[in-house]
Amino acid sequence: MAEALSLVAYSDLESQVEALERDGYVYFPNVLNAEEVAELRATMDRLEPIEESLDRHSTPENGGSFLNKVINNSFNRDTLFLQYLDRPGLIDVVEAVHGEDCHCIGMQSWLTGPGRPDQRLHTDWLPISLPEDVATDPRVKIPIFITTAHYYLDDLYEALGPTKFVPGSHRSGRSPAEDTQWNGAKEQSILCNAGDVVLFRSEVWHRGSANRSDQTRYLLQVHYAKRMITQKFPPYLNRFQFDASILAQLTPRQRRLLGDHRPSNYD
Ligand SMILES: O=C(O)CCC(=O)C(=O)O
Ligand SMILES: [Fe+2]
Repeated sequence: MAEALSLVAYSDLESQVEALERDGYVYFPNVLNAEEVAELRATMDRLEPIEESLDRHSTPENGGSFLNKVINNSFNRDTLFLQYLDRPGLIDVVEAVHGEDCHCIGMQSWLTGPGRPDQRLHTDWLPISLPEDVATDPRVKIPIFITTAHYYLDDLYEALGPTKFVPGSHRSGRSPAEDTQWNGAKEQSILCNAGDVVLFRSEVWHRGSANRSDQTRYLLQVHYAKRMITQKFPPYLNRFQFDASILAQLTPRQRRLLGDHRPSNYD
């Protein structure tokens, strides 16, 4: 039997930051209401992939083994996505851990259909690898370089392919090999509801799991980082362009999150 991840909603900023540092993730219930979930899903359905932006859209009809639709730079495709750059509550935690000059390094709409296979347990990025006794020494505090906000747009259940986390595993100092647990904690399923968000640091061991249902899973991923970590808005070498009509609608905070920074080191 798969275990369910403990989802505790901390209401103050200090406890939310502590959760990210201690557990590797922090949970935000009911960030979106049912209408917002429906609108986001419908917009994701409408978006057409742009091959040059490394978007993907394979389906059983076009020869893929399952539906896999990934739209990069979603903030640049529809103004609806802009509010998910700096959603109140969440953005305060992001700025607290990455600094006030932090930015968004990517945003993807992601649809995964029936037949999507299990992923292997992984870290999205391990900034610093350390011997375990060093990594677990309470005097050692690794800065949080990258986080991802998962906006879940379905009520999750085991067959739909929830994300699985090994809580606390960011303190292992390494990426998993064949491990399925760390320090006594097994991998656990995020069984949250549509409209809930989980923000997690890039070093926590996690994986997407197989979709054994007959339903497509909808997920919005928003990646954040310290300002010194590069933004990943493909295509590269001067080919990514902000849509002018979307740029015109950004608030000052959203402009900064997309890269309009005050000059600093190396500028
Ligand atoms: O699909 C998921 O739930 C997580 C996916 C993931 O961790 C990844 O693609 O790096
Ligand atoms: Fe991942």
